[in-house]
Amino acid sequence: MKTFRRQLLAVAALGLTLGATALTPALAADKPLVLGFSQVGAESEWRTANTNSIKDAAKQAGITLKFADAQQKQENQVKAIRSFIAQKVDVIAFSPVVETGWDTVLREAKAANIPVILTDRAVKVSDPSLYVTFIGSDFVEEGRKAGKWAVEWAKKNAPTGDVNIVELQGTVGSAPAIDRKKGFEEAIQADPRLKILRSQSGDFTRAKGKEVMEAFLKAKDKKIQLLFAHNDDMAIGAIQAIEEAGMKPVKDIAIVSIDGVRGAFEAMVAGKLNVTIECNPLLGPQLMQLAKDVKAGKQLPKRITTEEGVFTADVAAQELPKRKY
Ligand code: GZL
Repeated sequence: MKTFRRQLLAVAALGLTLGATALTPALAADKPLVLGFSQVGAESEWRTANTNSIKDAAKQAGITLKFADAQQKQENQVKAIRSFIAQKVDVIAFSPVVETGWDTVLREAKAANIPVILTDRAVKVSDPSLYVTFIGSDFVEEGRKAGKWAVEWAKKNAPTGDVNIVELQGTVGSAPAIDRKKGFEEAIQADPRLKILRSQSGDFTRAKGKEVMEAFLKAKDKKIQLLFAHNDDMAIGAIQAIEEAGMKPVKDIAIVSIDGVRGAFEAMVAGKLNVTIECNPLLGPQLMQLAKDVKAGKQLPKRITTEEGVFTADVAAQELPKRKY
């Protein structure tokens, strides 16, 4: 009888232990957070710096990063997001190549209870609950800063008559292209002499920027006095076109661009670019913290804006060694 009681007690004790283990949360080392990230592509120096920041920060944060490069195609980003859903990642983040066309796939992520973070660029969706937060620059303000610089430049260097501007736009339909144009046009209203003669997309790349600038120069309708490029890579391509046309950048055509990448500082030191408006790509550390906060169920602001400066040629040499991208 005693043996049976002892066996009964032993079984009961085992059951309690197993039960307790099953009931208490898994005490195993925390499973690393898995973040699925869909990147626009590798179209510019800015994008390379942004990708490096995200990959380095994931390593630092102990986050398992599933990274997909969409080669600037929206259908590749949609495929990547669907793949992240199928893999049941903890959080999805992406930099949307264009503003629209995301409702369906973001509804699929919501249905799978996977939170989505937007980085760098915004989306236009019918239901703002389809993403948790958007961290990125204020592109309209960047365009305003470029326009304000152009107005000041005109006062000093073209005090009378029309000031003919050509514009190299970013990727058609992308938030930075739409918003930078908007901010620039708003700012140059301060001086009606400033007129945008021609405006075309160079898709944020050096090659396309050069190609479109060559076409602007060949048009030969009015003297071009100023170029506004939505990013430094297109400005650098345009500088090549200006020089191949036998003209001098800055001296013959003033150039204002956006991003603040190393190539822009080098062009300013070489006297080939007037000014670059900073657009900070180093979003990795903030993104990783946001992913952890989202997973932990913390409340986050819907919009997080990055702080940025304006760098003119006269400070380029002293700033260049300090640049982190
Ligand atoms: C801006 C970013 C833009 C950069 C370009 O946040 O989306 O895309 O200005 C890049 O250089 O290609």
